Amino acid sequence: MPNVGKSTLFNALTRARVAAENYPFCTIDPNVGIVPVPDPRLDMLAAIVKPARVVPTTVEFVDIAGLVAGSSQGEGLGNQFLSHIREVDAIAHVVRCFEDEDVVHVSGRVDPASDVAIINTELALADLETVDRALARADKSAKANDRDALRWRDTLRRIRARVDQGEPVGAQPQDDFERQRIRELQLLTARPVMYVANVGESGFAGNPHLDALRKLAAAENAEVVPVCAAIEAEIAQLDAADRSAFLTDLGLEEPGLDRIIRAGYRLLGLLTFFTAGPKEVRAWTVKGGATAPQAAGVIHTDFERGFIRAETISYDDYVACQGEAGAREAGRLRLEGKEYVVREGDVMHFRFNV
Ligand SMILES: Nc1nc2c(ncn2[C@@H]2O[C@H](COP(=O)(O)OP(=O)(O)OP(=O)(O)O)[C@@H](O)[C@H]2O)c(=O)[nH]1
Ligand SMILES: [Mg+2]
Repeated sequence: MPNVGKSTLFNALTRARVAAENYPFCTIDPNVGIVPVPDPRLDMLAAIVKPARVVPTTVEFVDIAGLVAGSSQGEGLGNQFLSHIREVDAIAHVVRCFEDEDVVHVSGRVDPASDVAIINTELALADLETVDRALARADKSAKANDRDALRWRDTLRRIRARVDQGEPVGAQPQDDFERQRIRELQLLTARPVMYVANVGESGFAGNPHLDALRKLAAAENAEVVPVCAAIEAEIAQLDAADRSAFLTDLGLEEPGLDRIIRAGYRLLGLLTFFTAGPKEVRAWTVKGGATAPQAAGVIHTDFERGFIRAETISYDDYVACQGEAGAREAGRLRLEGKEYVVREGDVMHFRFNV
């Protein structure tokens, strides 16, 4: 929705200074920012290895315009803005859960369930349009009685019926054939969603808006990350030392942004592995289920092509043995081959042919 705090959060996350003003549709063009993923394990590894530099892995955030009822038909900033959602891997849906008479709500009152329903309806309507266009094409192809064409047409009909009933494409069962074809359509409701509840300073507990959002998210199996954008904006201004004092004062353990980033990681099924050497200690991101060569490919395509093996130490072993040499001595260094599926926190050294 417009004016719920998306750009305020974006600024806090990215330390950018995009306009975040108290009027709906303040944001028109999407803002893009790259954010380091906070990971205390990097500091632990760096303390052992004492590398020349430490490089975190990153997540890219896109702050888009608000949508309103009728966006899919061109209301508000219209259809074009739905297209900005097509380019992302996952949606962090910011929902207003704070009361503030001075901050305009486009519907006139704070109502998370209604806001979420409006947005989800717009996304579904946009998808129905896309599916209808695909169906028109599929109907033509199906005339030739080609097996795949017929199957695809039936899939589209089924998807259409279920989206029409309010079931997001992402929640619908799909086999590999369907998943592949559906991906090509770039449907909006196929994307994983988490909710970011923008609450007031004292709105983390006993907040009926937050409770309402949690209830509907639970029904969708979606995660809710409560943050206060106003506080996050303040925290982002502070240097590291002041920040932890400020958080302690508020009774918080960490900035909400860290929770958003980690929730995003979980939502996308991502995991982190590390490389550690005298030049750099670095965190990398892969999709859960990635094999060792695929992980190597994140660093360099040559590493994947010429992959021989990965000398692998789990993060816990690496720390317990105080580094690679210790882990090797203790028999905690594993030689993993092409089939190895990377685990969260693996410290990896790739051997490859050039
Ligand atoms: N009281 C309060 N005000 C907030 C909070 N977060 C954002 N605001 C205010 O809400 C107004 C809108 O914030 P933006 O971040 O521009 O909202 P947006 O969702 O990006 O809005 P559009 O770009 O118009 O879609 C600004 O005046 C913010 O200062 C919050 O946590 N508490
Ligand atoms: Mg904005």
